[in-house]
Amino acid sequence: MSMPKPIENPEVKFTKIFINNEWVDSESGKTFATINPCTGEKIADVQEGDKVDANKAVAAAKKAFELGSEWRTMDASKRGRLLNKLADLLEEDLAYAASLETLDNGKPFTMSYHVDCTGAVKELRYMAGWSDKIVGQTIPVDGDFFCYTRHEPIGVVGAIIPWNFPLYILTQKLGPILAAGCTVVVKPAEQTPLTALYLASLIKKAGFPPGVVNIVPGYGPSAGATLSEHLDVDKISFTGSTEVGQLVMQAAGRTNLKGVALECGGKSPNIVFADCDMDYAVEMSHNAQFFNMGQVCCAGSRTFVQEDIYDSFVEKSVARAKKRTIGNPFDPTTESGPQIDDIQYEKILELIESGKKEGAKLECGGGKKGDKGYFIESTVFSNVTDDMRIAKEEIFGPVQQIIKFKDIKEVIPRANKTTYGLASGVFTKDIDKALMIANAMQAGTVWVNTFLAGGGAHAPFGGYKMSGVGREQGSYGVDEYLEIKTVVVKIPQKNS
Ligand code: TXE
Repeated sequence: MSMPKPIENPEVKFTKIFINNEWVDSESGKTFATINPCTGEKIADVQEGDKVDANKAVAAAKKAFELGSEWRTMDASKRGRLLNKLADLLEEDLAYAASLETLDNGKPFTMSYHVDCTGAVKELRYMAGWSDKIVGQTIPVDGDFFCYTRHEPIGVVGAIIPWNFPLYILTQKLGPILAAGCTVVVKPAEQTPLTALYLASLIKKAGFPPGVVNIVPGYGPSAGATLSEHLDVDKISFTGSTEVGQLVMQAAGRTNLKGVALECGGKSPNIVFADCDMDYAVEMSHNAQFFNMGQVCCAGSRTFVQEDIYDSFVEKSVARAKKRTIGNPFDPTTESGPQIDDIQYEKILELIESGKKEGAKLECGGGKKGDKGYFIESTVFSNVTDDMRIAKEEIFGPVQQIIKFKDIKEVIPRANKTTYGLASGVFTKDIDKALMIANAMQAGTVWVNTFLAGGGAHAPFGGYKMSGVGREQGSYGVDEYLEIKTVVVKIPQKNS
């Protein structure tokens, strides 16, 4: 795939709060620093939105959603055209957007370009198509009545975004929110606000009316919590930790029973049977864990391998992990950059220590890489058992756990024995085993002879159990932002 050259020092053009299509400073006058994870040094100071600023943004979004407003009276097809225009503007300067993402997040430019930014453009285009295809039903109720449903936009949405795919997850939320006709206040992650603010500039340029999209950079407990508690926010769409997901849901219950869509953590099983194509399964399982430095909610973070091939699978996986290139994310040959920040870095190193202490065998890696930034060695543990912390907790780092199993009957309950349920995978050449696993997994996605595939706009994505509530993507994702209204009209006489 061809790729333009990255811009190693992309200019940071937007650092203010975006409300009503205007750039404003925080009311408090406070700013916060966004940090380059390769060096630990400051990239830029960003205006720190808190409660007051989030309230202002919600008021703007509420006004833009009023009956008779430009947005409410706009043709649905025009909403689609605006989303397409936004996609075009993003695509025009994709190398800049991808460079900015790499600078702020640390992920390899190859990935920012091909996955995050290209994915964001595709997402906006896919959802643009839904704008004028949202239809209700006419229903033959008893009596002389004409009954129909309207699928109406739910209203003002609060979107809380994490740092692992800052622009991509933002567009995964904006696409269906805007296609459905809602207005929105976005709170980007404090670690990675820059691409969201760049997108805000394109939203204005595309011609969205003021107040339809508002972006408030800031911290979770202040700006984020204001959205989940706000009486004028009708729905919250959150992606992040399960702990904060619980707080968001509690806030919604305590205040106005706003709808919640949560996409939280995972500890996804990846089940490799002895009859698989072994070299392929090793490579896919490696990627399932190490992609995006392990900072993926649906990472294959419990690699269950059948006992017959266990030793050679471990050997090949270790060889692959040792070959993984870690370093400057702007270098096109780099496979992994740094972790996002010092908190995640320390959390991962602490979990690696726990694995060693609890008796797992450290096959490779296990420590910091270099003395600058938040780089961690590619780490593989074998002899991992189900009760170890590294087999239960979401590490969100470049640490693979390889666990032994005997047969299909035994592995199914073990794979499901987790509070999470985001994804799962199976590698086998036997269709019966594959389908048995696909039916048995308590997980929102099952991958068969692949992992992390199809994660685009088309197919629904979300979690069972404590991995989340609701589904994003596809038509299911649009439904999350619709209210269904039944209208019953008395008529003189009905005829079939
Ligand atoms: O998440 P937080 P953190 C998991 C992963 C990671 C752990 C902690 O295991 O190690 O979570 O990461 C906002 N009210 N995932 O601390 O805090 C916050 O500002 C409202 C999985 O970064 O959940 C940010 O915008 N919002 C995940 C967003 O929530 C609040 C991706 C996510 O941050 C808030 C990221 C509050 N009280 C982490 N507190 C995935 N599912 O992909 C924080 N926030």
